[in-house]
Amino acid sequence: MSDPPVYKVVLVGDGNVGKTSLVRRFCEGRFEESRILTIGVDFQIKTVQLGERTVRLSIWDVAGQDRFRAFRDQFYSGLMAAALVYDATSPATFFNLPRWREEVLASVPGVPMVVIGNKNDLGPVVPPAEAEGWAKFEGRMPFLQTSALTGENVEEFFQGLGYLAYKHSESLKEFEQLRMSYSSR
Ligand code: G3D
Ligand code: MG
Repeated sequence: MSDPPVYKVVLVGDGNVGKTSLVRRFCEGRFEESRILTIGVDFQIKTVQLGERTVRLSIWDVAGQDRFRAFRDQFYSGLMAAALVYDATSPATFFNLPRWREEVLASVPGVPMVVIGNKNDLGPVVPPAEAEGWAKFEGRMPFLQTSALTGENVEEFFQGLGYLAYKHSESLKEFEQLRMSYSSR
């Protein structure tokens, strides 16, 4: 058996929405009450089971702080899926999602995304129906409400991200094969 493929995925969104906490919860199964500010970028590799298929995700957690803006672009290259994360108690972080979406798409056109309303344990201030509506309208993106604190939907989130990454990678491969077969005629 060959090693399972590795797909690069990223979490983007404003600072403090819970990106690092979601990755920690998923990769290490724990939640830390106090998080130090992510400097630049972190990544972790984690195996995900998609039915019969095993894949590995290299999960990149990009700092949302504007001062790291110039630093971010290079981290988007080779991306297979992205999560747009907002804090469900902070409308401002939700209203910034279009900016995040455009930033990622400018670097990696066509990359699939999910929308994540985190800190759901605190009771959402952003109406979930509104977030879901935007996600659907903007790009038929799946929407999930999560909590890094309780673990709610954290597995589902990363499974979903893994599935999108796998599908996207397969379609890019198929496209490349088609292109090769045409150019060799
Ligand atoms: P970031 O990586 O997006 O910048 P962090 O966000 O993961 O560093 O989290 C920012 C703060 O929100 C942290 O609190 C963290 O504990 C808290 N947090 C993250 N996810 C959740 C969640 O699902 N529920 C609740 N209640 N809190 C969450 P501090 O106090 O360290 O700033
Ligand atoms: Mg962080």
